[in-house]
Amino acid sequence: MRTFPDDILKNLLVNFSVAEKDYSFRPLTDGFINDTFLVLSDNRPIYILQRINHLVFQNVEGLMNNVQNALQYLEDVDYHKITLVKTRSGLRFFKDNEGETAYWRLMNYIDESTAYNTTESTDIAFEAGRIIGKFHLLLADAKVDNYIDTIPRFHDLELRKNQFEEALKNADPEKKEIAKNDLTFAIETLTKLESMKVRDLPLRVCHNDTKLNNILFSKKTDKALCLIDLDTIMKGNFHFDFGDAIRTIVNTAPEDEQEHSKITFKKPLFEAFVSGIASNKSFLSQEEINALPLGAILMPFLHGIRALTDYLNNNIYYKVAYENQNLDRSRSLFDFTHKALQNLDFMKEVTAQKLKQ
Ligand code: GN1
Ligand code: MG
Repeated sequence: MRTFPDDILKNLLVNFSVAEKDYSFRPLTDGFINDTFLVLSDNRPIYILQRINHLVFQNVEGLMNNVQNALQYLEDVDYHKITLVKTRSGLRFFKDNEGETAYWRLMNYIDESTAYNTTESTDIAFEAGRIIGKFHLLLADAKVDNYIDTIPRFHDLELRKNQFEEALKNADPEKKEIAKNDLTFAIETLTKLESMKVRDLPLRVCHNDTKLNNILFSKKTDKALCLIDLDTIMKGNFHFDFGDAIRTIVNTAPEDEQEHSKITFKKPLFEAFVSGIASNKSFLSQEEINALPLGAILMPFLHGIRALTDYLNNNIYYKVAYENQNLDRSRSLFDFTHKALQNLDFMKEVTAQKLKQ
């Protein structure tokens, strides 16, 4: 996380259409990619200010077009609208050309909202399923061709395999020795997943990062309000969004939990999440429903292999708090992948039964 002195952030805010006030700032440090700040006035949060990581997202203008396109659809009685604050020249992001180039955007803060990193509650799991289903229903008619790939082949197993193999070739032998078992798991699971490939799935406008803490909930009622962190809105398959949610909801430990006995596959949470999706009008094809259990294995694995690759590459992608954080994350994500694999039949039964056409 980059730090910015308050006066720099204050000067940045002047570029947006906001009232002149004595704003203060609080960094939000959970993300691995962007730099995020809460903007407060009289101690009340008003906006979210974000510096978009343009090394990761190389076409910021295209990305912001995706976001704006999608936001037009994302509003309903039970889906809270998100608004971007325009710059004084009418744009949806501010490009700072002074010194090092940086891209900033500003959004309205949603009052009385909260997010959860983990949950034990089937009500929260249900609501998460409901809101992800709603997101897809609202975007069902959106044209995927109007959306650029903000990160090309983001959830593509073949790409992640190639990047892993490349990193493996160049990695420090000592690092490989430390990660010996993890490398074996990665290689074996790659083969397994390649044999589980599914075809004929429709492309949809997906969120592509539907982990639990990217869902806002009402502090008062615990109803899900909307999805946040919209940078990866682009084409994809529904089972990506399904699997990313499952890995952070059905596992009641944080995604980087190092005590693996705490990493769970809680069946009631899985069932509640699927019921939440099913509470929407039906929108999935039979092929998409059949692919859901695969999604719940693929997504934790993809995140795990990406973290392992970054460990081998000496942490060039994710922000890390300590040297081996990427290795620890990959181990936890692989542990959940393993637990999801053990529950494959259960997942098939529940999804087929609750979502049947
Ligand atoms: C990254 O920074 P954050 O938390 O929004 C990553 C996601 C992962 C997440 C946690 C563009 O997102 O795919 O789910 O870390 N985003 C990108 O593992 O790589
Ligand atoms: Mg994200």
